Amino acid sequence: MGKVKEEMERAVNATPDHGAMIASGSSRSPFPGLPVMQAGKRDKDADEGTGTGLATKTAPKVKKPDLYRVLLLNDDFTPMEFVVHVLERFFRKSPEQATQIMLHVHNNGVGECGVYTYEVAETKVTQVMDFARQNQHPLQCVMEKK
Ligand code: TYC
Repeated sequence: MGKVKEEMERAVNATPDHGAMIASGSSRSPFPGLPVMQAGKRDKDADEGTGTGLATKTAPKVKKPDLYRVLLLNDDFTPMEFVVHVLERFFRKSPEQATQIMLHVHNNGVGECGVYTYEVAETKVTQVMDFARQNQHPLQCVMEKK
């Protein structure tokens, strides 16, 4: 046997069986970073020689994040102009949109400023509450799960 071929065989035999490693989900996968097939599980995306690979493709597991409404509450003391400014500054509303939302809150007691993921909504609430307090207004801002 040639020297090179001999070297290659020794290298292959020194490594545990790759098939077994994949099936057992070993952390010593020969392909680090690539998905590992778990033992006993069918690969639903595999063609498996049926020629129907496309028909059996599963949707990628991308789950939508939970969303939260940020609300302003009415009170008798916060000036209307201050609420409009809050809506423009923290919720990126136009002067017209901000005025409409402010009036909705004034007339109905509560109104939606925007819808965000948890951390963004929480940040908006904190920013508005801090800003209202700094300006000595009793304006209340809250979040609720959609
Ligand atoms: N009701 C307030 C007033 O008459 C205005 C106001 C609107 C206050 C919306 C809070 O979230 C609010 N000055």
